[in-house]
Parts: sequence; structure tokens; C-alpha cells
Amino acid sequence: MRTDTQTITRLEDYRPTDYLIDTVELDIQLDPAATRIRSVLQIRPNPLGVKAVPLVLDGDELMFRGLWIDDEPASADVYEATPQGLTIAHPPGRPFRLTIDTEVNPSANTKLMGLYRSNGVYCTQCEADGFRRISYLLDRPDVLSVYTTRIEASRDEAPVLLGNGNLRERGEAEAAGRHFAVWHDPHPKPAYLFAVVGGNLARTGKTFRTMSGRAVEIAIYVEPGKEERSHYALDALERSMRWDERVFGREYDLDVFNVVAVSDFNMGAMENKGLNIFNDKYVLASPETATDADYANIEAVIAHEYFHNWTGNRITCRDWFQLCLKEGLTVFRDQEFSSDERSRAVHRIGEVRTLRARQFTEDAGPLAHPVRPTRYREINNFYTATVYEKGAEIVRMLKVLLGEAEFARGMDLYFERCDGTAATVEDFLGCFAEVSGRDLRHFQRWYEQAGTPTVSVQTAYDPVARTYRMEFRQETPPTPGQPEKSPLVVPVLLGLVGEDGQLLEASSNKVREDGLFVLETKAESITFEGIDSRPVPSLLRGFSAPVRLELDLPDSDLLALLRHDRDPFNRWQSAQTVALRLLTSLAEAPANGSSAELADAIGTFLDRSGLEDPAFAAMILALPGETEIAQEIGRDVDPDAVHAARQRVKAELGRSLAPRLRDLRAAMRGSGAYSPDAASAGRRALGNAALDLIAAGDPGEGERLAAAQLEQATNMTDRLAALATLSLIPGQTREAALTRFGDSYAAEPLVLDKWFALQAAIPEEGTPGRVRALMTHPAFAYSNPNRVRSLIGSFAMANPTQFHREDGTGYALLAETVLALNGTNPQIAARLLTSFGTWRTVTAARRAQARSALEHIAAAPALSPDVLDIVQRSLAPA
Ligand code: B3K
Ligand code: ZN
Repeated sequence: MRTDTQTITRLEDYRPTDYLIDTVELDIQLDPAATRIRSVLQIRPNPLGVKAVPLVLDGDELMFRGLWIDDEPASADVYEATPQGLTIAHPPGRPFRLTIDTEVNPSANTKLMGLYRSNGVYCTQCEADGFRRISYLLDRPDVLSVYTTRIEASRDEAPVLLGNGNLRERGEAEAAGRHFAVWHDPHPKPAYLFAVVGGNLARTGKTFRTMSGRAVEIAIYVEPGKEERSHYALDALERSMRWDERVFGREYDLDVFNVVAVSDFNMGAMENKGLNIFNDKYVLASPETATDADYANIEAVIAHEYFHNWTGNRITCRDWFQLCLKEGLTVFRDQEFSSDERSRAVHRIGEVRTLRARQFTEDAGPLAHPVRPTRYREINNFYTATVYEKGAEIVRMLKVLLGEAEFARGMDLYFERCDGTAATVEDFLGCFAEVSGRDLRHFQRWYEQAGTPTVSVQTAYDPVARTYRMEFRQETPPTPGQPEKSPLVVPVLLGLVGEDGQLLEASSNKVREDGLFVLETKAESITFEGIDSRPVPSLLRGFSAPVRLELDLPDSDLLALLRHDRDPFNRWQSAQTVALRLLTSLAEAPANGSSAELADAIGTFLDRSGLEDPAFAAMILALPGETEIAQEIGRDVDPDAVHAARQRVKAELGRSLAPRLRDLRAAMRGSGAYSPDAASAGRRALGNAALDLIAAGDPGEGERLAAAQLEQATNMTDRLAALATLSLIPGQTREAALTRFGDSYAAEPLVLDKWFALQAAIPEEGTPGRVRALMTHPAFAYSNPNRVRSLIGSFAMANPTQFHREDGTGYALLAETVLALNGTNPQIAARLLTSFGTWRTVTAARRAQARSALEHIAAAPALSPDVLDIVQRSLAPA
């Protein structure tokens, strides 16, 4: 492998900059191939920095065009300008004005970082380090400046011109056919929150009145003709603003809030101050083109980006190691919002499923890292499930430990004390320590230690002494760079359930009134007194900590919890645990178990409460995914065996529950116009979960029902669910349905994405060939991240049997795509490459194939820093 020349950035090396930039005034002359940028910086020495040192500004692929110091042209010997940076060896030792001219080519920018064009619309992406692709700057989050941006463009090409902050002025430019707009953002911000947009866009908007009575013009900008599809996003934005006022006391702070949807975007969306830029997938929705899941995602992402206005923008990060400070906290906030808007229990189950599928997998593989990493080579590779989702779990644990009231006081103090600053995890925890009087240094280890802890529990009931004893142990496996682990503070919410389902009033001095037991050491036990009959413990209620729980309870106890527990999360979890036990043992040996007991319990559940909360019932019907089963097995995984086991249990459940499933499906049938609300979505989810199981049990019936549903469906949720069911039943009906669907939505890229994803996930031998054929489909383009993620990303992440094929063709397909994208869009290439994260857990023959695919990538010429970083970490000795 090549020797590594990339620089490593380390947390312990942080020090403030030697210069500060108080204001940034930009004049941007938009042009498709030659955009000129004049940047006027008001600079002064940082009192906290070193005096009289060179000023080194960041750049990335920039064309330097000129420099002035205090409005005087700088002579060539006082500076050095390269595409990657601008150095002034002896800057004035007092405040001064630096004027810099640069030029960029937005049309040639395929990395989608900095200023680029998407379907003719000019837009920017600056997080984490994209501003330096627009102009030279101290491009780091602890340099906060007040920005004023003048944007000029051809009126025909870009009738809409948007920037951060409030609109100050607009009008005709001197040059014929051109106009301009000046935007001013009074809130000092780091460069990563800078944005401009210019293009032909249609606006939908309204006036929002804040809690103190100020009027804010809120608006969504989309491609002309798609205005109808932006109403849901606008509604979600309004609800998010109201919720943040009500729940966190946060009011919006500018006169306008704009959201722009673009079709080429590396991630979901970006929280630029007052000007969020979104992947159109998280804005556009109509019943004909979007599913219930899309509506829920739009609501969550709109909320997430809006909530960043306080957690991220008003309070930003001191350095990129603190990324979880804004991301984990903001995910926590958007999860709370969605839980309040929808069903809390169902939402929690969804969060935990994602956490296990993505974050636990990451934590168990070669890319495992702490929620606050201590070193990186490429920061864009750290926008991970660990930073986001595990980061959110840490905030949730803090709330459980402190209780609602103290948690709220801690948040208030954080908003008050850290507003306007670039903060750290210590600043955040410090606020909670202060309001609660607790020492949170041990708790802080959650940010520092990677890996998913396993908490195992042994129970013993003594009928003579009438005591019930639980012994807890915790263990965190080694992760890269962290061979030794220490115990964490694990909040375990628990309760004891009696045989008849009654909650037992048991006391133990180690358990708080609300059922909280805090495991702080490696091993600890609790004893409950005065217990008259053997109870069933309900542990880790609401998934109170991001750990793997190992329980010594028999299946019969768990199934009793499915019936009786008052914690809905654990009702679901108990059934999942039983299913997971069965699935792992069947994957090891097909004779190892029967699904009869599980089927029986689910049948009883459906009879008693299947109709009470359809969304919840749909969750109960869904078996653990193949990723989760593989994770549970842990090593030498044979994905074919996992798939076969899961298919078999699905089929058995489908057959034994068939009459009930048919009834449920009938009962869930909707009438009237489509509504995306949670209750209606829950009914569709249950109806479609039933269809899926019926089809697994009887493919013939499944094919008939799905084909009929596909014909009759009046919304994309039901249509896509029918197509998904059909996609698993080989034959002419499927092929004809796929072709028809593809033809009907040829002009709808976001719908074709679903169609690509579904075909890439077909667990059959022919799929790699199918995927290759789809890569030549007119709608597919390497340049569009959504297309690549839908087709290639789904193949790698949602099709374990084909990605991990023993003949290595799945890995080869991925490697090829990664190399094809390495030069044009390294971020997307690196992200795809993370799908090799489980390679060490599969069988030896597969491991050998995966290793050779990874080595092939590692040996390729001109690897981007992004891909190099992932491939080297993936191959590093475990
Ligand atoms: N903050 C952005 C993510 C930026 C990713 C840069 N590679 C979106 C978000 O988390 O809200
Ligand atoms: Zn975020």
C-alpha cells in the first residue's frame, strides 16, 4: 500500500487562529463557466493568537485573480497564491482590509462542494470545507464573521437571487440584462454556513408570526411547475418553528427563512443561515410521487435543518471534532419533534431500528470511531451514523439521567451562555453539570469511547426470601485504536411485570422512582424485596441506552412481555428478541428451531390489539432485518443462510397467520383522498405488512393481490408497496410490472430512484446484471448522487446476498463504481465504499474476495483523500 502523505488533524492540537475576520463582503458575478468573486475581508490580529506570524488563508482549486491590502494593489513579493492557499508573510500588525479576486467554474464543479450548478441553478455547499472553493479564507468553524453578499447574474438565467440573512437591496446591474441583490446577515457565522442561490425557481411562501409577534416571510423555492409539491414542506417548516418556540423556547431571528430544493446534492440538506439548501428528495411530495416514508422524512429533515438555527448556527462548533455538538443534539431535537407530531412509541422503534442497522454496524467494523473523534484525515468522512445517531442517543440519556426539568434548565443555560460562540462538548455538558450539581465527567466517556457496550443481565428469584436479584455486567469490545475499554454510565429504565401482567410495586434503593437504575461500574447487582411470585423484568425500557442487551430470560417470558408490558417499546422488542433468537439459530442450522410459538404470540397480539395502533402492529409484523441477524451472529456470516432463514420464518408466519392477515388487509383498506398523517400512514403500513407476509407464505396469492393493488392504488405508498412485494416473486408478472412502472415514471427522477432501489435489492443471482443494465438507463447518471445512491447504494446496503456473493462480482461492481466516482465526486465515492464495513464478519471465501476488491481500490492511481482514508481504514489490521 502507498505510504500516506495526508495530514492528520488532531483534537489535542487545537489552538485559536492568529487572525480574526470580523466582516466578509462578497461580490459574486455569476457566470456559467467564469464566475468572479471579490471578497473584502476586515482582518485583525487575534488577541489569543501569536503576533506577527504569516497569514495563511485556505483555498481549494481556486483561480487567483488579484489582491489588495487596504485598497492598494499588493505587489507580487508580499504574497504567495496557489489554487490551494494564499499566504501573506508579513501582514500588518493592526486591523486591515484585504481584497481578493478569484474565479471559479461552477459548471465544471462535479464535486458539488463550493459553487456549482444543478439543473442550471447556481447553488453552494460549504460544510465542511467548501467555502475555500469559492474564495480564500480562514475556513474553519471558530472564525465567525458578519457577511454581506452582493450577487449579480443574468436576469434570464437567474431571476431569483438568494443569500444569507435579510435582503437589503436589489435592482438592475450596469451590464445589460443583468440584475443584482444584496443580502446582509447580521449574525456572525463561520464560512461553512455561507450560501448563495441563483436560478429560475418558483416560490411558495407565507408569513410566520413568531412568539414575540415578529413577522417572518418563510418560503420554499423549487423547479417551476413543482410548486404544488412544496406545500407539505412549507407546512412542516411552520410546525417546526412553532414547536421550537413551545418546547425549547427558541425564536427565529431573521426577517426571512428560505428553503431551496436542488436535484444534485451530496447529502440530505444544509442548514445555511436563513437559506437552507435541500436535496429535492426531502422537499418535493405529492401523493402520486411520494410515499408515507417520504413525507415523514421531509418533515424530519425540514425540522432538523430549521432546528440547526439554534443548535449549530447561533451556537456553532469550535472545531470539527465537536461535530456531534450540533449534529447529535439536532438529531435528538428532530426526533423529539417527530415523536410529538406522530406516535412516540412507533417513532422510537423506527429510530432504534436505524441505529442498530447503521450505527451498531459501524461500531462493530473497521470504521468505528468515538462520537467525538480525536483525529481525522478527511472530515467529510465523519458525517456518520455514530456522530449523528449515537450522538442523539447520548443527549437522550442525559435527559433520562437528569429528568425533564433539569434537562430543560441545562438546555436553557446552554442557549443563554453559549449563544454567539463556537463551543465544545465540555461547554455543553458543563451547563448540565451546573444546573444539576452532578459530576458528568464519567458520563462524558460516551463521547470518547467507541464501540457498542453489551449489557448482560442474570436474574434469580428466591421464593423463600421473596427477593428478586438482577446482576448486570457491561463490556465494550475493542475498536480501532482503542483496545481497552472502561465502564460507561448506562441508564437502564426498568420495571417488573407480574404473571398477570400487573406492574409489581417492587422497591430497591438502587432504583429511582421512575424505574431508573444507573449501571456505572463493570458489574453491579440489585435486589428487590417483597416479591411474591417470579416476575418478568422489562429492561432498557424505551431503549434508554444505546447498548446490546443480553438477557437470560426464556422466550415464554419475553412473549409475556409482548402481551403485558406497559412500555410499548419493550412489547415490540420482546417479540423481536424471540424472532432474532430463532433466526440466528436457523441461519446456523436449518433444523434448529420452529416459528410456531412466535406465530402464536403474534396471532394473539393481532387478535387482541392489532387494530388499536396499526403502525405499531405493522412494526410487530416486521422481522429483524438481515443486517441485524448478521450482526447478532457476528462472525463467519453466510448471508445466504441468513436470507434463507428469514425467508422461511416469513413464509411460515405468512401461512399460519394468513386468515388474520387477509382480514387486517381488508380492514385497513382506505377510502377517500390520500392524507399523509401518521394515523392514515399507519393503516397503509399495516395493510402492506400483511400483504408482504401473505406473499411470503403463498407467492401465488401474493402475486395476484400485489398485481391488483398495483393497478388500483391511488397513491405512491400503496403502489410502491405492491411493486416491492411483486419484486420478490420471480416471473413474467414481475417483469411486466417493473417495465410498466419504469415507463410510467420516466419523467419523475425521484420515483425512478425508488424503482432503481427496489430492483437493486432483489436477492437473486441475476441482480448484478440487472443493476449493470440499469446503469445504462437514460435516467441514470453518475453525476447525480440520488441516482447513484438509489441504484448502487441500495445494491450494497440492502442486498446482502448479492453484494456479498461468493464469486466476488458484487464487490467488484462496488469497486468499479467507487473508482468511477473517485475523481468526479470523492464524497459520494467514499460514502459508497463504507458499505465494505462488514467485510471482516462474512465467511472466509467472501472475506478473501472483499479484501482483493479493497486492495484493488487501494492500488488505483490518483485516489482522492476521501477514498484513500476509507480504504486504508477498512484494510487496516483489525
Ligand atoms: N450539516 C449538514 C451536513 C453537511 C455534510 C458535509 N459533508 C446537514 C445536516 O446535518 O443537517
Ligand atoms: Zn444536521
